[in-house]
Amino acid sequence: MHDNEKNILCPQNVSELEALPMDAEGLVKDFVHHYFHHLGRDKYCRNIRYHYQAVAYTIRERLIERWNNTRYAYINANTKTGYYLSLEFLMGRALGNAVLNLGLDEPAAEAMQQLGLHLEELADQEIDAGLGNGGLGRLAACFLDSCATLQLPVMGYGIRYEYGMFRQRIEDGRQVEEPDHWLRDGNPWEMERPEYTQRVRFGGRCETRRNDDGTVSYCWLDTHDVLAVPYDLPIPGYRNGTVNTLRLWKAAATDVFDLEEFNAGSYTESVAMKNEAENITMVLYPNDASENGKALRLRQQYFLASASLQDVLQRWISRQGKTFELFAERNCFQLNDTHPSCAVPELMRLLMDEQGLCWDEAWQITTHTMAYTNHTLLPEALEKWSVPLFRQLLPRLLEIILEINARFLGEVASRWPGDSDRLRNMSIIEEGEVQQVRMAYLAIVGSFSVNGVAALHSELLVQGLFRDFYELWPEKFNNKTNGVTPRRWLARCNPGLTSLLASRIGDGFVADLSRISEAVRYADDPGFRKDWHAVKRGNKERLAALVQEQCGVTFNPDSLFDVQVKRIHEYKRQLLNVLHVIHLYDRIKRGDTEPWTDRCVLIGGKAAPGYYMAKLIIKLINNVARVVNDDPVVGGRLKVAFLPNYRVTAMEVICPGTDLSEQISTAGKEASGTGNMKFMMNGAITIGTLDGANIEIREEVGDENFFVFGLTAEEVERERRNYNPAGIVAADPDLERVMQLLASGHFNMFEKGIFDPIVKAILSPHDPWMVAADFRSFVRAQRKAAETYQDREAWTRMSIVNSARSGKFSTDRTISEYNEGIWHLRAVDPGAGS
Ligand code: T68
Repeated sequence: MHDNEKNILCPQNVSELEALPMDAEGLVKDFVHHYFHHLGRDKYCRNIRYHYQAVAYTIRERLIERWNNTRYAYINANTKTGYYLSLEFLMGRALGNAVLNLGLDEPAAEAMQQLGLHLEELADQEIDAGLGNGGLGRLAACFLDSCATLQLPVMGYGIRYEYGMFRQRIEDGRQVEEPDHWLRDGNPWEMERPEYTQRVRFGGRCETRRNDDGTVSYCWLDTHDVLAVPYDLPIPGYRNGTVNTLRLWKAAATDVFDLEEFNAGSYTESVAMKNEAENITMVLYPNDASENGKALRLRQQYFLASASLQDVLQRWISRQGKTFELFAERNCFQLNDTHPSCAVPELMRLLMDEQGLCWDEAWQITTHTMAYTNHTLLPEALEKWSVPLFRQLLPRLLEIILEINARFLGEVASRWPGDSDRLRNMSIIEEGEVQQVRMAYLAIVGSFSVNGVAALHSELLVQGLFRDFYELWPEKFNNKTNGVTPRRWLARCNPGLTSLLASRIGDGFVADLSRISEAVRYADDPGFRKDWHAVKRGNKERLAALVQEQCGVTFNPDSLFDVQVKRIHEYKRQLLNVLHVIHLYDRIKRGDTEPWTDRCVLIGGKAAPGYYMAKLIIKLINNVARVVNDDPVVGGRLKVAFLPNYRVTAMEVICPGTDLSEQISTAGKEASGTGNMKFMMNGAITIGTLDGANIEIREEVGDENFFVFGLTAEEVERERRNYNPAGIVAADPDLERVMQLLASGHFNMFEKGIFDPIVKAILSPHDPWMVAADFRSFVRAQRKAAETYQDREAWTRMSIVNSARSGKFSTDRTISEYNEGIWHLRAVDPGAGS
């Protein structure tokens, strides 16, 4: 093959390739090819799994074309690139999303029909990619969708966990965790890229060497190395020809045996050592809000940071050579919380030890490329790693961190001479019995931008947790209110509402959600309201079917669907929700049912496996559900269900079918929330505290379209000082009866005393979540919601307004702000110039 003009393997000839057809006929042809020739199945194979795989490969090759074109366009544009570093990407399913974003929904449905199949039934075969815990991981997934849709050159870097978020089963009302071996049947969406394998080092020791020319060089010796093998996932933009990349690293053992061990005859032990290396990417840690300090978790974090940075540097050097003057101008790393913050010292190490830059050059580059996003104010979630652990696992990194700290404290000392309290408070190293590395401080010192995820959250950060740093560097701090992608969270999950909206305002809102505001003027149109109600009704039937199948509880779609789905955590106050349910039950039992609105309460979410109280709350919800649902006196007035194994795919059915969205965290504790936005976009009305992004949602829809209740963040802190829950209970007969029912064992007749810890927690003057404080105001807001629901026209109007005012909460807006305020990337259209 010498004739370059005809050689299709030559880069300049790739556009000569004939593009794959995008019509039903072409899809059928390729499906048939994959089914018979690639997968080797035939007409006797009746397993639908292979039908799914065949359609997945058919779509995948259409993605690959655009994927390559996007890469060429980025290389040609030679422009700045962004990297989103995250230990979690909660992607959910890929097929339906790819079909939607490629604009193939109609031809693909038609093609499957011609084959006697149903696209949605095949799509249901796909296992969620559950590589995340909750909001933070799902935000990363929504961000990738928006970056691709806005045609921004952004690459995601994460970990390819063999086991994602555990599957939750409910046994006797309690959570049971099961491993999620999501890759068992293979993953048609990933592409292994062994040619870009990196080597990551652990352990060993450091040595400083004085060179002949008087300079010193640092050596990291006797390390235990692990290979990082990349697997790429395509991230399609919405109908724009762009396909970006999410690169996930898998750990693999090096083939180099320890020769001494080998010669000593421990060949088998040596092979077994492979496990230790490969364990690094075995499992996602299921804690969403507390750190457990496990060495394996720190290994994961460094593994991601090191492999990703080496990958970026390797690409840089192959294209620009070993010169780094322009590196900071052309690269930007967004750290999704402190989890990947080893990237700060690791970039320093790579630039100094491997590329020969001096400290000041390396520090200049690092502090102009790193940006850090904080997702929590809860002190128990702030990452700290013990210095001894760091020294053992990453000795060279610890040296660099200590040097960063020494120089930083010098800066603090010259700004505030003699202020030793401030030095202690701001030090990256926390003193104590065991010294700890404060990862948030490391991230702040090493970054040029630090952002919170909703207005209140960002404000509380600079007033509280990061106050000293804000005084030093006010210009670093900023807010980027979260969003969700309207592709998955409206167009894909709610086709009924999407076509109704499109029939009046056109379908431009899917790519530009600000345009959904044009629907406001239909809020008073009786015909539109009727259609809107009918769509909601259909979605409620779909949700009721899921609840019936998963929980065995019958939900009547004419009732108010009241839903709280999110991780189970005390600060999110599922308990407050349960207290309200018990209160409604108590009203029915006492005959206090005038006026009444029939209500179906759905609660779902996973508890961290080691979080005792959260697991007990799940048990309580299930026990209350059983008593309520089995009581013939209650009948259809109240139904309660706990949905097992809440995940992305469940939310796609839940949010379109919800009337009332529960966002009831203790004010000041939920950084933003994003479920609140998915519900709003789909026409649910929020009952919520003035917390996180709820505040901004209320600002958008107006007080009359939002059921607000509870103490404000400021009031919470003020009232905390003389909080007296026993007094509150004694003064509120409704709450007193609820507590009485709980304490008397009414919901645990045969399990004596199991809920005592819950009763005790609510009655404790030190209850950090102040459940009793907000009970009365919550009940009042719930009553108002129930009354409003009686007026179908009024409710539907509110529903329309909520959806129509959700434009701000698209991640397209969020990402535009990241780009304008932090990244400064230029959009690149792969179609242009080809
Ligand atoms: C969430 N955080 C916030 N953390 O709680 C939520 N944590 O308010 C916010 O909307 C969302 O982030 C997006 O900004 C999380 O989801 C985790 O999942 C997590 C995982 C590991 C360790 C700590």
